[in-house]
Amino acid sequence: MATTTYPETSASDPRGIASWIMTVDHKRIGILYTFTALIFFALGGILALLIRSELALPGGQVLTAIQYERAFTLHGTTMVFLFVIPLLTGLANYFVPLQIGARDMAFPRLNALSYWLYLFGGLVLYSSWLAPDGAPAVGWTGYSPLSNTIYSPTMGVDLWGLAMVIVGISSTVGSLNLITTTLNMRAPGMTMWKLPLFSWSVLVTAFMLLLATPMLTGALFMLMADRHLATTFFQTQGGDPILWQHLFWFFGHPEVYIMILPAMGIISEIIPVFSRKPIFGYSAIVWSTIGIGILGFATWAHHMFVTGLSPLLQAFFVITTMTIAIPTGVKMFNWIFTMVGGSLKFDTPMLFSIGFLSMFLIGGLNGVFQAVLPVDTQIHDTYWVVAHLHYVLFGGSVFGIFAGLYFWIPKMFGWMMGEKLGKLHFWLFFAGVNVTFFPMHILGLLGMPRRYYDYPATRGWTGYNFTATIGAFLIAIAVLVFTVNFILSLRRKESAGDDPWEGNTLEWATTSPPPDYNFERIPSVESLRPVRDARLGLQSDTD
Ligand code: HAS
Ligand code: CU
Repeated sequence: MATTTYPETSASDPRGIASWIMTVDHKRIGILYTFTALIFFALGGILALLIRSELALPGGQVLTAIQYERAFTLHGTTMVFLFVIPLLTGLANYFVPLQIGARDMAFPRLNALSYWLYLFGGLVLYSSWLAPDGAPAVGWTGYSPLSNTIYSPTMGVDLWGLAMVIVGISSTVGSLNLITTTLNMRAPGMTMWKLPLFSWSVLVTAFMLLLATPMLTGALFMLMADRHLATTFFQTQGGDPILWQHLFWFFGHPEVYIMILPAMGIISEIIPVFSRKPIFGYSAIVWSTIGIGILGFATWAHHMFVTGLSPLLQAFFVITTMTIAIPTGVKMFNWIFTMVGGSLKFDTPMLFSIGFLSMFLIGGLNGVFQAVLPVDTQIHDTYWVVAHLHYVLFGGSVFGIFAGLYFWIPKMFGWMMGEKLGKLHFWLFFAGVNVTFFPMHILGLLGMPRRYYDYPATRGWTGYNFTATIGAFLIAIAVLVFTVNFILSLRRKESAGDDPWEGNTLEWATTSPPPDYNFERIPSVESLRPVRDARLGLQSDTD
């Protein structure tokens, strides 16, 4: 393949902040995404601490009922749309082109557009606090008729909907870009069956986003028409509030797998590196990713078992929901077999990956439990569901995200994160998540409903709630430890070298951080582990 030489920089290039605002480099856009998402994580986290402080004890603590509703609406929306997905998008932006041996994304300007739309959407959402009648109080699901003007005359819901549409455009544009890049710009020799698993997971996720997002956008336009044009799509009179739930969950359920698949991709990269073994069952992991991507579109009504679905439909959705445990289980066993017999190294990225396995297992199994129809009719809208969603989303997606950050920050910045504070972060996280969310299972079984700002002292819920609140503060301390670790590591600048972990995939073949053009010569790929091959002299990387 011909080598093109790229000038590093020229005198007319923008510098400083301007260079970040005007950048179209996928790596810088990746960093912008990552840091913006971390800021939204902090905001969502502060809201979570307010929620937990309110619930620590019976009686009013820090929030009024309406403030509490606003807090959990913004908390959920922020964590899903402004933290987890954008952070994973940031890592995808940075690492997919590197992993496939490309010099940038297919459409660099479009890439910048998706970042700026995301930031703008986030600002629109938070501007709702300034609306004359306050932020939305409808939950991240915006159920109708609660979101109609009768119950929510506030402008908050309009800004919430607008923000969702803007963020949706951002992820549609971003998905198209990632798909085109992965399909067309792979290094010579990299067939789809040599594509790294993180890039595979991003590809499937991008297709899911492309198919699911229009459903939410369409539903939001209908909601806005109901609110401002006197239509009655979701009105109790003349329309059907359940229609909103179908449209929302047709988007919303794929959305939850959109949040987990890239995290699964991250740990599929980390586990083999820190087990010093090839991944067990590469093609099984790829097929299960595709399987989850397809099945994920056929399970949405498990969120709606109590809405009066016909028994036939109920049975259908019970079966599809349970079936999705199979491809997920395939992955679980593949990760475990990758570790079995390996010489395991327990550096921070690996700890977070093992944390993922154990937490996600609990979350997944209690998901199957609530997929059992008679069980769900009992525990729907209780704290059981809150426990489930946090075990999979925090124990799964967020652990995956931090595994990825500890793994890849050395590549992004050229220096190592501190190991001691990294391990402290991990253990505080691990303890915090379990102390916060495990008691919620019991609260759910004891009948405590979700989304209530207060509860009576007589129900025996206080101890569990108080424990959960302590756990939330442990998580907050862990996030502070991460922040301190990042700042100290940035000052210390312990050089990472090109390939600190003895990695497998092409991002480790270039310098840390990589030059503007990523690779001086585009490497050719002959196996699943090109960088390891080159390190062991199994193959010379030629152009
Ligand atoms: Fe879920 C609600 C069922 C995975 C996220 N889920 C939510 C909500 C969120 C969420 C955010 O059926 C709440 C939304 C809201 O605000 O209302 N979920 C499942 C099932 C799986 C699952 C079956 N969820 C996820 C992932 C998420 C996520 C991943 C995000 C990252 N979820 C539900 C249901 C509800 C629900 C109901 C609605 C509840 C209600 O009433 O509102 C599966 O994908 C999990 C598969 C993983 C495993 C673990 C590994 C597999 C192994 C194989 C062997 C296991 C077998 C099962 C054969 C199962 C090891 C044996 C079963 C036993 C119980 C022992
Ligand atoms: Cu679901």
